Amino acid sequence: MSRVLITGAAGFIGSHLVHSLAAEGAQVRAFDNLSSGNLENLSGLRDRIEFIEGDVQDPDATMAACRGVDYVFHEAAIPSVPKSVADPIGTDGPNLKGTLQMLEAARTAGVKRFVFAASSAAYGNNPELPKREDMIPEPVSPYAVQKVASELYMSSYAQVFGLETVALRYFNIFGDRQDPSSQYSGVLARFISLMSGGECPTIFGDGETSRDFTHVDNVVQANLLAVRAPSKASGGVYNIATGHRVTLNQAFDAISRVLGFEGRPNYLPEREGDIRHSVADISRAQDVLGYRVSVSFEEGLEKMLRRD
Ligand code: UD2
Repeated sequence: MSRVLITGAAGFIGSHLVHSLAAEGAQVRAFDNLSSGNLENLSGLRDRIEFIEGDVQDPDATMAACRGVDYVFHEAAIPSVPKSVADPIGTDGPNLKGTLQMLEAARTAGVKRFVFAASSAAYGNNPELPKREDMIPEPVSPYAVQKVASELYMSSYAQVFGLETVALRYFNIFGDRQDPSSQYSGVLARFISLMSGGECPTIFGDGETSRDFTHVDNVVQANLLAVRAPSKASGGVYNIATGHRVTLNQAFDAISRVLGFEGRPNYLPEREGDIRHSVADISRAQDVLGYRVSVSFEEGLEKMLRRD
């Protein structure tokens, strides 16, 4: 039975990993400072997992958390482009220094492999589609810089210290337990929450902006594959997405159909710093990790809406 540490464990993606790994019989240590995570996301599991309230920037807490662990899944972050623009220094600590601290704690503890939640933000405004991992990163926002710099630290720890690392570049991830309440929340969570209550959502721009919306089950699968993949996967960066893009207008229509919603969206000017289109080439993850899209955009939406 493997012993795993998940940071950001009380958050959206982290809690999905906790649930899946616990169900697989792993010994799960969940780590979160509860700044944005919520213990309710781990409800029903508290007697089956170990929970540590701690911060990824804290040397003592991270050393203690990594002790005796085989695999680390580092999901803790402030995952917001606009927040990083509003507070570059405040977000650098959790997003970059926290990653370095986790890597240091992991190698000191002799962890076998370190899997990291990287981001499609690395591609920035490069108009070339689909996004391939061999494109030169063009991070624009402080958030993107923090995630790309974290990837570089991962590769450094792989080469210099021999710590096996895998960076998964998540594209727009959605699913239940995603917090819909803030202006920074993911667009689908926001649309679903508003439209379920009969309110019309806002679309920034003309609605033809597109994203590779990826259901969280695919992310969980990618993380499980990342620790099982052969050593040649180590040190690498992998897009985790569906390989298809969906416009905001299409997403609005799809949610309307399932909910029977009859309103229309409000259109406002584009949000500053938004990129126009994003879609991934997922062939590297398919070839090296054995990744497959297990839940399509439509299936993911239905899964999410059935719970509302
Ligand atoms: C996503 C990730 C971010 C980072 C980035 C990489 C989320 C929540 N954020 O940011 O962490 O990885 O990708 O580039 O997954 N929008 C509306 N109405 C709303 C809210 C948003 O029209 O009420 C638009 C928004 O202006 C943008 C699109 O929807 O054009 C997607 O916005 P988002 O915040 O869900 O995600 P994104 O792509 O900015």
